[in-house]
Amino acid sequence: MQRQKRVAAIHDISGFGRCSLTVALPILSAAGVECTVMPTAVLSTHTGGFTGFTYRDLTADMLPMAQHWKALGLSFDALYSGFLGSFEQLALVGEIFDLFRTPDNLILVDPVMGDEGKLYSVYSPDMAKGMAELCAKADVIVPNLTEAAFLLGEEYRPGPYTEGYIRQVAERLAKLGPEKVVLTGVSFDDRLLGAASFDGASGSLDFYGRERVEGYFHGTGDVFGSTLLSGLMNGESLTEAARLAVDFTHGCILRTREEGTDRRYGVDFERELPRLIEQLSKKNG
Ligand code: PXL
Repeated sequence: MQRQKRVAAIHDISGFGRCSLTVALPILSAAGVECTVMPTAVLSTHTGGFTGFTYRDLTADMLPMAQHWKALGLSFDALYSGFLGSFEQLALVGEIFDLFRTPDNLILVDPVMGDEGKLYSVYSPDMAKGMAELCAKADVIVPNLTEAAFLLGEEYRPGPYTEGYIRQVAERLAKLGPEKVVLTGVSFDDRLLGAASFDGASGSLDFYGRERVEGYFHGTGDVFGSTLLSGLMNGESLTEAARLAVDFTHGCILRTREEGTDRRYGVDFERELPRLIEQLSKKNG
């Protein structure tokens, strides 16, 4: 039997609203991956569409947590960062990556900053410069096209896109440092929506999309990133893992649309998990 993989997930805990750690932990666990968590902040809800949420910043706890893990001799097959609770955390997460970097582990940065052309309300524009520096330490980054524009310091363009545009965005993001870039929210027409995986080493670009479902579904970036990492930790290539993540995220969106749940409540990924497990076990024979 293969040795079990262990991941450290560095995201916030939004008590209500299915995103960040309340999505990453169950998805990685279902995928058979041991998930160590470092909460960057604890909120009553996420910040997307709710008002009056509580916000407990955990910046001061992060390095001591990492140092404790290091003292215990723990190592991680992947480090996965997402929503950060403060600007200062960008440098701290960089330090934590340095602490646990090995020649063959994976650093995945989801540069969570915004969507639909806008930064999340808790962030200021200088977050983008710090996030670009953090992305330089990653092997793989998973920005949506809003985050890609902020990382590159340029204006956001809504889709549909041309392949040339997606390729040059991915190439310029790879020049920031990460070898691999998975762009989410990519569409070349009105019908399909999906992800483009770019491998800087070979220059290959792969697009995989499913039928677009109209509207905004909160937390799907985290569902996507966590599933992508689940695939990678189960030995899939970047392209296969991105396809798995598009399919899973699309399945969750279809369920949620069917149920007619408030879009701020996150997607019903829980009842889609058996399909993810089935897909992973099919591939792993
Ligand atoms: O899903 C991204 C995300 C994560 N965490 C918090 C958020 C958001 C997006 O709004 O507010 C706290």
